[in-house]
Amino acid sequence: MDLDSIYQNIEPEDVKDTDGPQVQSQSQNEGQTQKQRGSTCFMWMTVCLGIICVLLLVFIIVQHISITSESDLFSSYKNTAEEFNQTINSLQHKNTELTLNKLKLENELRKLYKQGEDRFFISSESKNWSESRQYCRDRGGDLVIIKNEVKQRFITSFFKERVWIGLTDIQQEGNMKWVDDSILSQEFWEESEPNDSGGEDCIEINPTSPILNNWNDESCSSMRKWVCENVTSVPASS
Ligand SMILES: [Ca+2]
Ligand SMILES: [Ca+2]
Repeated sequence: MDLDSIYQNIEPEDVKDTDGPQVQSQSQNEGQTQKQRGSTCFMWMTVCLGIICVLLLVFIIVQHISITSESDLFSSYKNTAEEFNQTINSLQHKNTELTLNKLKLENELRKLYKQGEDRFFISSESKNWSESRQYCRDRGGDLVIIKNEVKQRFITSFFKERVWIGLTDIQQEGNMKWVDDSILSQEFWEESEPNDSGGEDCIEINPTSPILNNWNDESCSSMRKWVCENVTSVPASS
């Protein structure tokens, strides 16, 4: 029998029965190993992807916080700048108002000084309040009435001594009235005045006190110099 005949007589099943299981088992092991490797690789890829996602999320959050903070800071700077501009505008506006008021005061004072000699009379002697008033009335005027800051400054600027003005509460205690029966519009009292101490009903200017706070109620019988306003005849003597 030659070799070809021998190989032809070998059944295929005989081959399966002898070497088949070993080859199949080895193949299965290799497959499982490959599956395990693939599974491990997939697991690490998943982990890495997860870590990247977490890092990306943290980066986005940090960026968001940073942008929000910068935005808040910018907004704060913007508000501060706007407030600063408003304050400057307000100060400029007030400065303009003060300048205009100053010019107005100076202009009114200038007018008063021009009228001064004709309109006002300042005594050189002293009398009580009623006698002083009568002196003015006898010459067509009355004791001076002061209803604004300009006039208060103007009248006060002439004196270094206390003088009577045309204000009293002699008719009703605490109800101050000018000699033309008008009520007080602007007041320039000394601190703690009027105090009606011992019955004080006639008002004087005390030029040693601040120019806008120099009124005092005094006993009407006290002797003071005085100021007449709107006199029509120049007194021969006072
Ligand atoms: Ca009084
Ligand atoms: Ca007083």
